[in-house]
Amino acid sequence: MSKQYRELANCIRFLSIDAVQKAKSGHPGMPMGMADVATVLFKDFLKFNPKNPNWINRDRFVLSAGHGSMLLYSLLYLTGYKSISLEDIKNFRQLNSICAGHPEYHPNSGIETTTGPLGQGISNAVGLALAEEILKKKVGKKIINHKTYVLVGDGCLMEGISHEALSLAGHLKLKNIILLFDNNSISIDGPTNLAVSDDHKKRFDSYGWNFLSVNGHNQKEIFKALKKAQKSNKPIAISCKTTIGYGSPNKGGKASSHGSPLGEDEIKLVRKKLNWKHNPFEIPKNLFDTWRKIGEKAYQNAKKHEARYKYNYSNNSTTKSFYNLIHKAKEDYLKDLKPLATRKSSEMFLDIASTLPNLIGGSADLAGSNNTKTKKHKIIKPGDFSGNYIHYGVREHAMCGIMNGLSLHSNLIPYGGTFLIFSDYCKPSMRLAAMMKQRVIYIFTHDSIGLGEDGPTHQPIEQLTSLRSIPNLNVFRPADMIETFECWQLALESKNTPSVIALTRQSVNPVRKKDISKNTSSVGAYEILRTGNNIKITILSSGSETSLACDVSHKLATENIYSKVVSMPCQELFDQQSKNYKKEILNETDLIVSIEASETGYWKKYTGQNGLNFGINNFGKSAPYKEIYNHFNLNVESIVNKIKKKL
Ligand SMILES: Cc1ncc(C[n+]2csc(CCOP(=O)(O)OP(=O)(O)O)c2C)c(N)n1
Repeated sequence: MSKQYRELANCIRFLSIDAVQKAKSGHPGMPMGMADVATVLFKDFLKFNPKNPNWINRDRFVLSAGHGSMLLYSLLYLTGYKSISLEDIKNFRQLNSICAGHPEYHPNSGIETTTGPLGQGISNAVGLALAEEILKKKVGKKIINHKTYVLVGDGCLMEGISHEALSLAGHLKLKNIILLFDNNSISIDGPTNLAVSDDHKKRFDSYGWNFLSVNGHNQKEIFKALKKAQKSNKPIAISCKTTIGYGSPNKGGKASSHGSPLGEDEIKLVRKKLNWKHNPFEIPKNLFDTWRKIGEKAYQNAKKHEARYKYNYSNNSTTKSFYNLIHKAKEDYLKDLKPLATRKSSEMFLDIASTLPNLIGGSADLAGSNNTKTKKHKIIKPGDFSGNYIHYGVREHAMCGIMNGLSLHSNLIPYGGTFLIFSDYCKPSMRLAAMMKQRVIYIFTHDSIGLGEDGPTHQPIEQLTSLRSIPNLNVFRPADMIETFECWQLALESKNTPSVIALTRQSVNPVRKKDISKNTSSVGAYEILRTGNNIKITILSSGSETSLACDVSHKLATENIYSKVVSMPCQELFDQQSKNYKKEILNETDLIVSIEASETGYWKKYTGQNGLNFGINNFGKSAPYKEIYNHFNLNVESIVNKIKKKL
């Protein structure tokens, strides 16, 4: 490294060392090791705008190795982002500091995504790069044409999601993604050869990536590789051989520098070795000015681009004509009211919605089962991003991580399908979508024992409960065609909340047979049937069991026991309603029962301990679905008998 680059990199090193030391926790090793690579990237290549971090055509920089968060905070502070001050860095890891333990996405801050769970950032980067290609096709390469850089460690590359995401990126020929591999051969337990002996080059080769190797402390090599990467005809990985904790005489190259403060004594030795004569958190004026000039230059370039090319691509998912078409489809359905699987209703919705320019569909190899792809969809193919449908392959986890990236880029609305049971393969990314307030839509079909013969491995039991327990995630389970349309609309309109739409494989009888003037699903739960004036029972239900609940209610009425049925397509939205509305729904009768072909625990918050919960608290069965319902006593006779006993 030339003296100037080395000293610029040392600014990152010492801010990171000092912040971790002050916080008494954190990860100094990675920022110390990757400071040289990051300096060359930010000084000589990255397109960014510290004064308008949301500039549409910025290069995206994703820190997949999120534990090294101080690297990112140092860079944002040094280049002049308003989002991060020196005070914030001194408050690293403290309550409400933007400099959180791991990077947490903030719009317009330079922190492009939340990382920390290793490997997620790789899939986000693939989504960001894919979004760039899709939007470039729509608005032209003068307006959008940027790179996505992702910094990954040995850990990220060990994670399963990295294999899925890298493989898909290679297949699609996403040539604008540049992966920087912090190849230091150290993770927490020690040298990586304790657990892995992959040949990285062969791995990337086989995915269809280009691969370069450099000494990650050699400015010329880093520069040359990054230069080459700008023109790569495929996605490209640059393996940067680095020393973790670079500059630390006793901890450099060792796992001991990975995840704890170096300690005062060792820090003194690092200062001596790197010839850094400044106090903690002190950046000498000449270096500080040089860093700020790097930021200023980037800003000037961005400003020129912004002035010349206006990005004017708004999301019009809520246009009147769209709503008119939706309304007309509902009216048509009400004319013949035939039983229909809700996955089929969802397809009918998508048949209309597939013309929305920002909606990007997909499925993890279950397009025909999830009914996520209509005849109007156009497939996104390797090197051809003019379509609006992604075949993610059998890669559920990456699909969800990629959807986070698609959404984070700017204004695309991704939806992706798989079976509800495989939401367990999606959850780490779903959780991050919820945390980052992203409008990502999950189409989870085959949502109960109602899928039948595929048996217990495919029948969700605890999945709805576990999804409902994720904060800021709406879990919709519509009962019929009308509710499916309503829930889809709500999901599209939920700008800051991801949505699950759980759908049936089997046909369901319609329960909403009239009154479609209002989107009643929007309050989460509403009365759908009342059999008499003096009711004794409130029956709560969702999805395919709502028509069963109505049958139960009618049967009880034949014995002069009156009840109301409450359709509850979304518990989260119901929980947000006024106290009065909730009372109206829940406080009318002493006895409240719930019916849902799923784990029952979560319903107890509505039914109380004295209520009855009809559901399944064991694994499912392989058989024709009606037999399975009977096996679990989910039928009119059995439920009516139990309710009568309770009265
Ligand atoms: C999914 C996940 N599993 C485990 C961890 C805990 N963890 C944080 S860093 C790390 C080791 C990472 O090693 P590497 O990527 O080589 O980083 P380096 O040691 O170079 O900083 C682990 C296991 C995590 N953050 N995410």
